[in-house]
Amino acid sequence: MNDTQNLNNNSNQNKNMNKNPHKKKQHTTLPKDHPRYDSLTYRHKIIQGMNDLVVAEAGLIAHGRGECFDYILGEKTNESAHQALKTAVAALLLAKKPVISVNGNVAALIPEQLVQLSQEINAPLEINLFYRKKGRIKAIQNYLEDAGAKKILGLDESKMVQIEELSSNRRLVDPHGIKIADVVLVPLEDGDRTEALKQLGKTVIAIDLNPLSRTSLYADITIVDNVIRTIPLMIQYAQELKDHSEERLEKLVQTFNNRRNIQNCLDLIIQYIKEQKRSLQNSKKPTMH
Ligand code: PTJ
Repeated sequence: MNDTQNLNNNSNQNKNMNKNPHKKKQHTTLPKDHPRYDSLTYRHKIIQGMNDLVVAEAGLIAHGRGECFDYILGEKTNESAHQALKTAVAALLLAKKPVISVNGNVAALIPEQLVQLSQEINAPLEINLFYRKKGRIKAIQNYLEDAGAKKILGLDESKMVQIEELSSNRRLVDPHGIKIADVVLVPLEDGDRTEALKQLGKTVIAIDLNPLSRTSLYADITIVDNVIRTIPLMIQYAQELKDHSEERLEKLVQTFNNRRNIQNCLDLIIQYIKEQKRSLQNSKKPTMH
């Protein structure tokens, strides 16, 4: 039996067993000494998330695209990303009504860290989906509550209001969340909402491994990094910056240049690829992933 079959079987066994099936799952078929153990573990979280209705089918494709960009970024948080991260946290701490938007992928990958970040920066979590399949909001709610979330926005579809500037399902937002937010954190997503939120005068912070996506280019602050690393780092930066004066935080935000930061990130990709090529030319073993 291969890993995926095994995972599917686990999932079927877990179905209807309890409210929060992901607690029960185990990646028993993944050998811990596998060189790609971490990567495979997150893959399986995404697959499990799809089996639990948390992740949209397209979420698997999005994850694969992310993996590809992560590969050419060396699978580490680079200096440009740290700069953007620090600025993003400063903007969130300065915000009057910050909100963290949650989609299926982030809920499946890092639910506990999302809840912790939400507490650190005092920003509610709002479920906002592109693919509104029946039962998905509830499934994501279960994951987040299981991770410790006490209050989640975006649950009651009958109370949602529309963002006129947007035609996708993401136009339905919580009147107490994204609708009135001044700063919105949008971890990995499709591009049109960032554009719409900008038109509404909101500050948008995006986390996207693709530095050239529309989300990345439209956002005010783009963190080109994997959400798996980004959210824990945001928690650390929040703890560090919390006691800084407003002036210091504002200075961080005002001196940040998103376009320049994205360009730096592209330079880092080019540099990384060149290094890999050089080590091949020198017949040294390239950095293996
Ligand atoms: O849960 P839903 O219904 O709201 O749908 C969520 C997805 C992700 C399916 C939806 O927003 C979508 O289709 O997104 P896209 O257009 O595929 O864009 C996803 C972007 O996220 C791509 O640019 C990927 O490179 C990037 N990405 C994927 N995984 C990660 C990532 N960025 C950061 N960290 C990741 N782990």
